[in-house]
Amino acid sequence: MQVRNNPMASPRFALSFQTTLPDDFPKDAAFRLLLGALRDLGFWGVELNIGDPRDCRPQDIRSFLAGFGLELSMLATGLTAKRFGLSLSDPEEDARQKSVDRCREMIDWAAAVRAGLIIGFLKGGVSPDPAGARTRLRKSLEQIVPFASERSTPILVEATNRYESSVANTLEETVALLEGLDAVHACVLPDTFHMNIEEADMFESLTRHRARFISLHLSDNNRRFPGFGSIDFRRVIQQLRDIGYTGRLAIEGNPGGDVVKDVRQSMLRLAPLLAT
Ligand code: LER
Ligand code: MN
Repeated sequence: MQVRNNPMASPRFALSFQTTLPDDFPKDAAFRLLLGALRDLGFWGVELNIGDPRDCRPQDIRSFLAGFGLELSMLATGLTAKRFGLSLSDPEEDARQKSVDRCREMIDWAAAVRAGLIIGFLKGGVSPDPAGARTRLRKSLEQIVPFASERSTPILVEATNRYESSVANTLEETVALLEGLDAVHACVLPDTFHMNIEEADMFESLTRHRARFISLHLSDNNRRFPGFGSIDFRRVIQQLRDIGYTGRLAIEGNPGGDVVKDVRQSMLRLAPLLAT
C-alpha cells in the first residue's frame, strides 16, 4: 500500500472508492476531476463498475488509473449484470449458465490486473423461491470459484439486503453459501448499509466472520457516503482495529449531487478515524 504525504492518507487501511467507468473515460472531465480528488484525499484505489468490460482492456484501465496514483482494487459486476440481465440464480438454466460464462470472462479480466471480483447484484434479485435461488446460486459458485482459484483471483460475494436479493442477506448466510469452497478465493463482502438492515448486531457479525472478508464497503444507512447518515463509523473502524483487520475498505454510496464535494465531506469525518 502506498502512503502519501497527506494528512488524510491512511497508513493502516487501503481505502478505495466505488464508482463507474464512463464510456469515454480518458476524455471525461468529471471523471478525471473525481480521480484527482481521490488522489489528493489519499485514496489508495478504486472499485469500478464497467457496463461491458469487453469494451476495454484491463491494462489500459490500470495505466489510466496509475496516472492518478490509484490502483484498481476490484471489478464490480453490478452494472454489467443489470445491463445484460445476468443472474447467477436465474431459474432458466440457459440464462444461469450464460451468467456463469460472463462471470468467468470478468474473472479473466480482473485476473489480468490482479483485481478482485465483486458479486453483489449478480447473485440475482428478489425471488418468489428463495430456497431454489440459493441452490442455483450455490451451483453457479461451484462453477465459478475453482475457475477463480486457478487464476488466484478473489471472488467477493456481497451480503446484500432482502429488498435487493433473496439470497445471502447476512454474513452468516453468505458464509454458509460458500461452505466447502476454496476459502482463500471465495470471500464474503460486508457492506455497512446492507448490514444495518440485515444484521442483528453488525459489530458482532464482523467479529464472528473476521476470517472470511478481505474488503469491506463503508456506506451510510441512507446509502450516502459515511458521515451523511447515522451509522457509527467511529465504532465500525474501532471494531475493525480491535479484531486486527488490516484489509481493504471502500466507500460506496449515492452522492447528493456533487460527488467530489460529498467525498471530501465524508473524508473530513473518516480520515481522522482511519489514521493511526
Ligand atoms: C454493491 O456494492 C452493493 O452494495 C449492492 O447494493 C449492489 O448490488
Ligand atoms: Mn456494497
